[in-house]
Amino acid sequence: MAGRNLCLLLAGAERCMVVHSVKWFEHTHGRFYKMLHLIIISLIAFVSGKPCDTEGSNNELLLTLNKNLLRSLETQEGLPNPSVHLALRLSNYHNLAKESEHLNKLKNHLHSDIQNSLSNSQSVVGLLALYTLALKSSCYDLNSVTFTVSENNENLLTHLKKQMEQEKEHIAINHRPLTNYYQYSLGVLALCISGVRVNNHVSNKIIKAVEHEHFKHGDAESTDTYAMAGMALQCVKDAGSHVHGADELQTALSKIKQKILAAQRTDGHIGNEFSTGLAVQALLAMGSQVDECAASMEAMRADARSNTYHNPMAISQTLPALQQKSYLTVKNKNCLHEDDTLVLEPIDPVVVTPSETNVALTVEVVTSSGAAAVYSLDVPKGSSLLEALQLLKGKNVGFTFETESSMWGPFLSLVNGEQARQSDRRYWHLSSNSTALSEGVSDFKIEAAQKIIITNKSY
Ligand code: B12
Ligand SMILES: *[C@@H]1O[C@H](CO)[C@@H](O)[C@H](O)[C@H]1NC(C)=O
Repeated sequence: MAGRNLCLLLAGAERCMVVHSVKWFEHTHGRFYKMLHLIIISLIAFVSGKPCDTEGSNNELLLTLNKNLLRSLETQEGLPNPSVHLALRLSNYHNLAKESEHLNKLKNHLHSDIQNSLSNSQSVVGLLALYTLALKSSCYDLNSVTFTVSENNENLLTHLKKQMEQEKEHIAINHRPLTNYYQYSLGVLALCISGVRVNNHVSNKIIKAVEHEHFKHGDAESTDTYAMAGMALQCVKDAGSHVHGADELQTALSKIKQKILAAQRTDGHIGNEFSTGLAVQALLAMGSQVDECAASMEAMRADARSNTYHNPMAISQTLPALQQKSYLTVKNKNCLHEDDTLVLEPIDPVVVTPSETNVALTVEVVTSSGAAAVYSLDVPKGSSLLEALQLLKGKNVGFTFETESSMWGPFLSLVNGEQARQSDRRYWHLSSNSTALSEGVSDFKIEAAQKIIITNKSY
């Protein structure tokens, strides 16, 4: 594929176009037509002063994301993050010392956290699966990892299989997993990647859920879940273990691909900014060519340039896709001859001074009974929603809240004394001026006057 750069001078600003491919097409009437098929992938504005080199600047962008992800290991409080580890290990560039240090943290701190959850009979299938994928991406011997639950010592994959069986039973009775289909799919993916033959009954639950369109995120369809299910089923297909029902498996895979493609917006995003990475990973895993994902890749690069992906979780799901990899790549990872050039330059600490300008914020809380309470306050422009809620709480006007920590950051769990719990299939839904937020309380920034509605919803 011959990539060639064309530089044009437009309105005084240097702009750069990439002529991505030049192809010959055969005309349907049997005659050959010479066609210059120019796919203009990107139109990058204002590269003034720099050479017109898109490949190079894309590479630099990926390197910046990669470094930010590596840096998050140092700044992140709480438990080591297996999703971040997985993405670092899938990258083309490494800092092997920092990665092995993080592997040790996973084996100690995350291990004991999972051990505790298992002892309390909690369903942690998604976390177990990510832990498995993270260890596997470092080529760590999974058989040597064990958990002791009520004096019984069994290995990681045995525990994962048992949790999947429990989830499967729960679906059979309640028509939904204990956790959710995203985690259930992660479980199938992790078992399959580790070379475990996934029971047909287990993968069939995904196939049935696809058929009945049960993948929801709140009220909307969950692109993230379709993507994870696609990678899981593709792995099962490649393993060749799903011999009975190969047709159903193929039908589900085709439907998933169709759902993902249908979720593509005109701006290239699939679902939203934060599902596009997983969606592209799934398309690549299911055999799409990189060219077919070009618009989505460019949408993600534009997001990365505008710092949309500052949450390490968001980078961890996006970076593999931008490097044309998917979680399926873990299966054949051998960890030999790896690059070791990724270094972190010291960065100047950014001093954030609160803005002088205030914006008017209205916060409405709608409890499960439908009762509404409305509060108004001024907050410094650029505050996070979390900071705004803390200000409101401090005013002692009857508003209270609590959060629980998760890999994506603080999850709003308790508002005005009312809990919205996973066990009751309820959550506090966030919206601004009637549009659902696509970020949580600590990532969403208040830049202009608006009304935030926090509603106790069932799902
Ligand atoms: C399932 C799911 C939910 C379920 C979780 C409960 C359940 N048992 O099913 C429900 C419906 C409650 C939910 C709610 C929300 N979600 Co949600 N959710 C997911 C999904 C599909 C899978 C999460 C998961 O199970 N991960 C696997 C486990 C192992 O990881 P985990 O981190 O331990 O999982 C827990 C947390 O992720 C937490 N959680 C779920 N969503 C969110 C969102 C935020 C901001 C936080 C802090 C935590 C959180 O619940 C998970 C289960 O306990 C992800 C998709 C993705 N790409 O990650 C989106 C996702 C994480 N959610 C997202 C969003 C935006 C929300 C909401 C803010 C939506 C809204 N407008 O209200 C709310 C959270 C509001 C709040 N109270 O703080 C975004 C986050 C993007 C971002 N930059 O922050 C994602 C990436 C989807 C997307 N593409 O937009 N979500
Ligand atoms: C929200 O709606 C209010 C009132 O209609 C409007 O003044 C404000 O600009 C809107 N804010 C945002 C961020 O859209």
